[in-house]
Amino acid sequence: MVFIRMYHSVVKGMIAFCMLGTINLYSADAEVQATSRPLGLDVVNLVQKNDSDAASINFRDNILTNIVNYVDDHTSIQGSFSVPVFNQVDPATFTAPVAGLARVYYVGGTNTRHNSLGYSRGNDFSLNPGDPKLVFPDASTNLFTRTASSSSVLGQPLIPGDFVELGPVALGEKINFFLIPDGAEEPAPGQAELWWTDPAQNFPSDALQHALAVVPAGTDILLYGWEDRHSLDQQFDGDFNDLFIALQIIPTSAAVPEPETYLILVSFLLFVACIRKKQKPQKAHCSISNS
Ligand SMILES: [Ca+2]
Repeated sequence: MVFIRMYHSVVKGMIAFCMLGTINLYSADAEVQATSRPLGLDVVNLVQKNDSDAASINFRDNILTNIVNYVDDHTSIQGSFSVPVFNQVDPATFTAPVAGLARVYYVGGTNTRHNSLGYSRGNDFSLNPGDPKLVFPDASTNLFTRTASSSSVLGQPLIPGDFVELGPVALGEKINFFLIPDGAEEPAPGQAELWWTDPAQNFPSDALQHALAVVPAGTDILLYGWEDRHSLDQQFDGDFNDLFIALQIIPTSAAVPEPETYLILVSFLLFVACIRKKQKPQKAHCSISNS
């Protein structure tokens, strides 16, 4: 009985400890948050800093380097990012390959504009004031320091690796993104361009797919490279490097392992502990042998 009580206690403790690791322990918000709200949309969540939890630190220290190398390897001398079609993922039809917690990392971009990024799920392409669909109100950076950004004083609020939680997603759930060019300047409704991952939703009409999506080698993320100009815009260059973001879905099974996993682990650890105690003379018997 002693062992059973201890066993349950240890298991509960370990589950609680391990679950703590899955709960975001980051501070309430990053030092600087863009306050622009194009189209009156609300934010999905506040931007979190790139060292806010284990997953973001891993992204910043390991995955980000792979992404940057991948982009470099697939950027032409002229500066255009391109990937063979057979390696691309169709952003218009992308659905979550696993159930889990989704987040979007800011990776970077070459553009000096202050584009906004948003997202929706399923076939919801509506953008009504107050809808919490903004991911990064101002997706711009100077790489090193955050500076405040509002529609009147545009700054550079992000650093690569900063992220926004989208929350739980179900297996097979469709995830759409949209880009609002210079959205941080809060263009008037009707003036704001909208480039959706489903080009049929673009405003004004533009058949171009403005997002190129791919899973870079050595990563577990879906990278989106964006082209922010209308295909008929005189400044259109089709380089798909105006904004890079990465979608990561942390599988629910990995985030919160089944209790049975811990039971097996704890049993093994206790077994090893008992063996070690038995190997040491003058020590008390372990509880397993007493029960
Ligand atoms: Ca471009």
